[in-house]
Amino acid sequence: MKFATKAIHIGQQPDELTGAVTVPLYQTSTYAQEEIGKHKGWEYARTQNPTRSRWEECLAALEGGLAAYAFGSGSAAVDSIMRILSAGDHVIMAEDMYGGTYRLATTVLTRFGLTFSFVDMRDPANVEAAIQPNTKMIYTETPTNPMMTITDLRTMAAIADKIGALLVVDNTFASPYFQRPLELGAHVVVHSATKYLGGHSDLVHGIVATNSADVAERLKFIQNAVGAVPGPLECWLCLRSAKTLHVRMERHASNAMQIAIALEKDPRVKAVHYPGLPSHPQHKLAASQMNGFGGMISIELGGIAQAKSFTKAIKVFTLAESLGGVESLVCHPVSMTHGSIPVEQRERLGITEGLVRLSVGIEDVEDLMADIDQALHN
Ligand code: P1T
Repeated sequence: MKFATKAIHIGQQPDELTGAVTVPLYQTSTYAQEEIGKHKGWEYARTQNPTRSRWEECLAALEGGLAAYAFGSGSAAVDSIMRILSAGDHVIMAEDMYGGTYRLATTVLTRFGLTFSFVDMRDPANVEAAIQPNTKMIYTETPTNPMMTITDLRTMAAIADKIGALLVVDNTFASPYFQRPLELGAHVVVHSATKYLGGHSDLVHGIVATNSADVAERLKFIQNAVGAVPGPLECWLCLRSAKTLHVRMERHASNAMQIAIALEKDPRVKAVHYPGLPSHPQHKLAASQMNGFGGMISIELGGIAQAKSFTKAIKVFTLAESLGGVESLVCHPVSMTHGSIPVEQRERLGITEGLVRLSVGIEDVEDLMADIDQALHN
């Protein structure tokens, strides 16, 4: 089965009880038991919920995994995969990634005895140099938030296998439609499903997929024991959104490509970071592991004054955190999503006060381009 057919049919089968074509929303906390020890396989809704199970089945199929487990947010998903490690374990993490993941690692997880090395994942040699005898996980995002750099997933998977570590990939920016890290050798995929998987800026949700039976078993235990589970409504909305993921992603990407090409020629814009542009330093690598380049673009406008006037003047794009919804958003990473990254590290990565991140929606591209043009005039 190909991607769109899977998205519409796996986990999405009609309800066994009534034939309802859409998976029912099981808004319940518990399940009646016939007598002690006799029940229908459903006991308590932190442990199992039929709407959640269907969505987990759907996403596992889309990522090409054995299993998937859903969580209350992307951050809860990241935290839960970290909990398969133990005090004393070492993680090699991308230095350029969502600020909240960096914050979780440096301010919370370190207090529980995990240690981290943050490296530039563009060069696999940096990862090899950071390996320690206790390295148990290599954790990356690709493309990264917000600099749109690419990690070579095949090479990274080979390094992880060599040292017996897990390669965990945050696939939020690409979505499984454009990139399937498990097929490239990764062991675990994480999503902030708040973004493209949800796709309509109306929910907060996270999900982890894996092709390892061992990780699946441990993650299922953590999902229940720690309990950072989502409500069934979010799972139901994600099932609804999965059915249009392929059409939305195509439009996000074609709009983003047209905008990136136009902005690259515009002298008011100092730099355009979009992996679909042949001028992106890792364009060939991106093309070798992605089927498309997504809807995220970061642009350098020169300074805080330009970033302020652009984000104030823009109208169709809404100034807001988050990304991946049908409506276009604009974000100022330094003051919004990446405030917790130390200034010195931010500057080294290029996350400057003049950097603005565009989440290109699926509106008419002519309107988006006209809006950007008038905002640059201010
Ligand atoms: O917001 P939450 O659902 O908890 O997901 C966290 C997260 C994880 N990974 C990536 C790549 C992310 O971008 C995020 C959340 N990001 C934003 C809110 C943002 O505007 O970048």
